[in-house]
Amino acid sequence: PPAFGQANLSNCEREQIHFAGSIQPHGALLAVRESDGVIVQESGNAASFLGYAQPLRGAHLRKLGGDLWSRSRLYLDRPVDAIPVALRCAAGAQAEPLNALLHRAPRGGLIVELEYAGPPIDYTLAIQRGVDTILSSSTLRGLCDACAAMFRELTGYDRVMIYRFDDEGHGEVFSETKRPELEAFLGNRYPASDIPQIARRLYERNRVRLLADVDYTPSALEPRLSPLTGEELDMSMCFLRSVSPIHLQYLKNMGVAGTLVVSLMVGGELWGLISCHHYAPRLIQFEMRAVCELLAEVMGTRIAALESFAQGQADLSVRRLEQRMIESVTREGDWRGALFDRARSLLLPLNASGAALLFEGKTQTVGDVPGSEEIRALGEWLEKRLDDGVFATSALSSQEPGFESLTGVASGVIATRVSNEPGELLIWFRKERVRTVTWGGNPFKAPSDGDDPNELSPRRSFAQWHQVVEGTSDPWTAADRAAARLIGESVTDVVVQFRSLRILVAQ
Ligand code: BLA
Repeated sequence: PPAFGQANLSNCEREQIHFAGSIQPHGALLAVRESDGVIVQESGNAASFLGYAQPLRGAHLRKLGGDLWSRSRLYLDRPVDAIPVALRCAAGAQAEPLNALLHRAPRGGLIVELEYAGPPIDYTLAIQRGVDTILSSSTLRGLCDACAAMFRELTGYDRVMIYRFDDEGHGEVFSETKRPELEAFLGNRYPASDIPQIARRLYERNRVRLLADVDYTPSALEPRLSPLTGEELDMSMCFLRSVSPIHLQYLKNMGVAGTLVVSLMVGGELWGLISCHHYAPRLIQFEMRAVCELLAEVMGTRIAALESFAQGQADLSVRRLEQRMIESVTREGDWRGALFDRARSLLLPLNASGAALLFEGKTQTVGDVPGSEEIRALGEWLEKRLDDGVFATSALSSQEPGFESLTGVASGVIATRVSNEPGELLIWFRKERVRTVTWGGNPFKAPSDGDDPNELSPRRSFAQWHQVVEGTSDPWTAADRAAARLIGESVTDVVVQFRSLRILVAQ
């Protein structure tokens, strides 16, 4: 795989971003041998950062004065879960107040990252308000909009986006607050390839990333290889880690000068990012980064609760549907009314834009659906694919080119049987997910397919996302399949009873 900084657009998916070999110079990094407290590796700027003329390698951490050593030493040889830890201390020629962030490198060595500390600020009220905001939001939309506003107010960035991933890793700007004169990105979607897998895995572990100034000059580790291991230092957990040049170029092309990005974890997975952009360099200190991390954690917990509530509501609406079918049979001698009397009752549990019932040779529909001939043809095609009880595809035309003409209204199709008779099916449809946006003022370079990082931009990404997902709908989830199966089974139960009743009545 390509080393840090050596990737191009064709292999950037595998760039070794954790072996960055350098830091952003708004702080300094020291690697300390745990057995004796001696500094063995340092960022090139470390000496000057602390007000010394000579490199620090070979010196004992104690030599840096202040209380850095006396406070850090408590963490040497501690069990792994005792660190990472943050200390407020003083060190250097001027005994500057510092935040020291300590963690153990994956292959050993105490990593000490230093930043100048500002005046202590009490964030208790900010946290209190943030938690209140999060817990009082009762929908995902309300929560994310409120959080975008809250993070912007807290951090002062020009733009804050809640960037949400779908099951395939593509991203959508789900919420946004920004300075009014900036172009909106809200609703835009970007391909999974904009954030490589290696980066995503890293962001699950290291939850807050600050890029203080996109035009920074990296400060290289000296020596480059760790004297403790003879290998590259694994900088996965370093808050000063240099950022991939490809991503830097992307941001430069957007005119962004500084970013703060916080991972949104839901159920142990990277659900999305809180992505803050500034159009001038911007430095956010440890305490505020920690507040952001905490609030993102609370937000993730809230998202999990809202998602499971929504799932419960969907289950409930399937149960209600079943109940209404049974009532309908008693009242009208038919169960179909219950499925079609309200458009939402059939569409909502599957988040579908249309549905069709093929039953006793007739077709009944709700919402946006293909023509009746096409539905019949689709029914025959699906009939052969229902062995498992449910068939779903989010790219119908790629499965069967003959259905290309259905793409707009039925890029996605999920189907289930509603009786024991062949050809008696319920089919739900989802529309193609691409939609057009008008790019105001064209602030970015026009989309192109070139291999040049100078061409990277959200606009190009958005165009690329279009290419990737052309002819597809939003994917059907396991929950969608379960709902379709449940509805199919409910209807089958009712149909079987209904038919045996009809036979009884006829006799
Ligand atoms: C990282 N790319 C990222 C990140 C975002 C994006 C949000 C995470 C940055 C972080 O957490 O600090 C993408 N940013 C966007 C998008 C918008 C935005 C879509 O503001 C839209 C508004 N990037 C590419 C391509 C490659 C690439 C084609 O576009 C190569 C395959 C690479 N992106 C890339 C890398 C990183 C990244 C390597 C990791 C940067 C790092 O942490 O060092």
